[in-house]
Amino acid sequence: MKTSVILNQENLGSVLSNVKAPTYDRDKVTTSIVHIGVGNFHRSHEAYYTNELMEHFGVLDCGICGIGLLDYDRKIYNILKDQDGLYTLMIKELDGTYTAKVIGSIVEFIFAPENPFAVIEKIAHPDIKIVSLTITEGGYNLNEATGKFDFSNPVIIEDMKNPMSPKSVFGYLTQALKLRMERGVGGITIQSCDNIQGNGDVAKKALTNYVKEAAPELLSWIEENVSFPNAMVDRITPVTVAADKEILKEEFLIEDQWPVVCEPFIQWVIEDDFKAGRPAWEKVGAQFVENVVPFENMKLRLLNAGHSLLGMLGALHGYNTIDEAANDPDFEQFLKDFMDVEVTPTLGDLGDINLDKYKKSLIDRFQNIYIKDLISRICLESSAKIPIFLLPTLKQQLRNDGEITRAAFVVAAWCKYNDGVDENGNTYEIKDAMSDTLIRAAALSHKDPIAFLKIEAVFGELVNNKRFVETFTNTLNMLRINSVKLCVQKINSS
Ligand code: CS2
Repeated sequence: MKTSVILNQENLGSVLSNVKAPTYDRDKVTTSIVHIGVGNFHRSHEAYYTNELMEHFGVLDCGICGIGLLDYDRKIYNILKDQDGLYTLMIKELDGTYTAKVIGSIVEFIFAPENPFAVIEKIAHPDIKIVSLTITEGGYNLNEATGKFDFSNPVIIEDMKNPMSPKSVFGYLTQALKLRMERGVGGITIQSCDNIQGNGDVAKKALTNYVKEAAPELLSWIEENVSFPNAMVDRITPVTVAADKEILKEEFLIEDQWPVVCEPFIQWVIEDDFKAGRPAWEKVGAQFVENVVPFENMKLRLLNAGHSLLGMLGALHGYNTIDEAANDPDFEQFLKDFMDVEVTPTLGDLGDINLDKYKKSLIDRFQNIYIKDLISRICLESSAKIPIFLLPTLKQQLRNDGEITRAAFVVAAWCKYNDGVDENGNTYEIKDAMSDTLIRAAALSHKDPIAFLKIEAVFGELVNNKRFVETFTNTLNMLRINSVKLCVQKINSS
């Protein structure tokens, strides 16, 4: 009987034939991409596309150097160090089987808290053409309501005081770009891979706002030498659980300390604006387009908001995973009506995109019983997500006198979610940078529903919209006395 192998470069030759492992020469890979935030999503998406380019087209000059900025990143840093940057992507097919693919495109890794200078030098290196980011929706440090960069953030205060030993992504980029300017090293692309409308524009706004205060002499250089393409990114990538590692070990005989699980679907639609060139990702399925806005709108307002809807409703009901909630016929109907009646009218002209097919495929993806996407993953950091995923639909529908009941109900469900207890009496933790504010406002909302809408950083002016406030209050009151399922049934049949 064959025994399992520990995943690393030396053992690559011994992996079973049912595992797809890199056949390209990893020693010949050179780094031209620095990626900040090597989470599961980066590993199932950009690193995957790049691996495919290396494997199928022999393009070896687009290796990735991963950067971990947070203490939390120490774990992935140590694991990738042990495994020579290799990890397994377990693509869960629709019939429940796995494809196991070892990804080899991450060839270097720097843990920033231990070596800040190495990070700055790396980004400043002439070979680096792209700095890509997955720093989460909240990571751009812009106040959602005012649009202003938050200089009161303690990490930013520290970076302003000690620019040479930065902690924030903006502190690092500023120092590295300064070096590029001083050394006459060419331009570079900063490529956001986060779920944000106009993610490139947002990255530019955040960085230039910071630079205006921290290093104003750099501003015009950035204007001329740095591009920030917008992009829509998509692949559902749940949290890895122990059972996934077990399957990998039992069925594929690989011992990987942190594999990544994902769905087969993948999409990346990018504006072709790369200051220093880019890998030919289109060869492996990425789409380069003039205008990414319709794709972003569609994905954020349907998929991500759909996720939040299922997450909030599902959490209150006591479901654990998105597929459970999506397979509940009442929630499914509610989701479909939300998509058709409230989101679709806001999407405008989508050109060639077949929207009905897209919406249908989303339901199938959410209902995939093999992707056990935890509701807790979806609900975390909702204060950064809801304003991006849901509120644009709500605002546009309000402007156009459109239907808002379901969107307002999701906001009400989010308010109730912050009580921290589901309908079976089970408690859960509110994981959110604004958790204190949310919990306090949710508690006040038992007497005064509007208290929740007064969280300005989330809702901005919405609290002054009479129709929204009324609909929210009605749906919250309904939710306080009925189960979420009963409310959903009522709305479905109204
Ligand atoms: C999710 C996303 O975090 C969330 O709330 O909606 O992570 C989602 O799974 C991805 O954007 C899919 O591409």
